[in-house]
Amino acid sequence: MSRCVIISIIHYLDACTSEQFKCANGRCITNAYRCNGNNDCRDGSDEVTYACTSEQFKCANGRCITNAYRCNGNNDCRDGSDEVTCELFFFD
Ligand SMILES: [Ca+2]
Ligand SMILES: [Ca+2]
Repeated sequence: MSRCVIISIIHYLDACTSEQFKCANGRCITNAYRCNGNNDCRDGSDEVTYACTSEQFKCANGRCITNAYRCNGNNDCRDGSDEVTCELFFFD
C-alpha cells in the first residue's frame, strides 16, 4: 500500500490550480469534491481532516493520528507511514 502511494506521488507531479485540492497521492480534484462523502482522491485524502494538532502525527495519506500511535506496531495510518521511521526511536 505505501509503495503504491509513493508511485502515485511520482506519477502525479502536476501542480493543482487554485480551484483544486491536491490529494495526498498527488491527484488534483475540484475543491467541491472535498468532504462530500466520496473517495474522489482514491486514497481517501479528500475526506480526512488535514489540520493535525501538535499532539498528532500527520500520515503520508493525510490522516491525523495521536502521536502515541506512532511506532506502536499497528498500522494506524492505514498506509503504514506511522511505522516506517520507527528505527530512529529504537535504542537496541
Ligand atoms: Ca470527496
Ligand atoms: Ca501505529
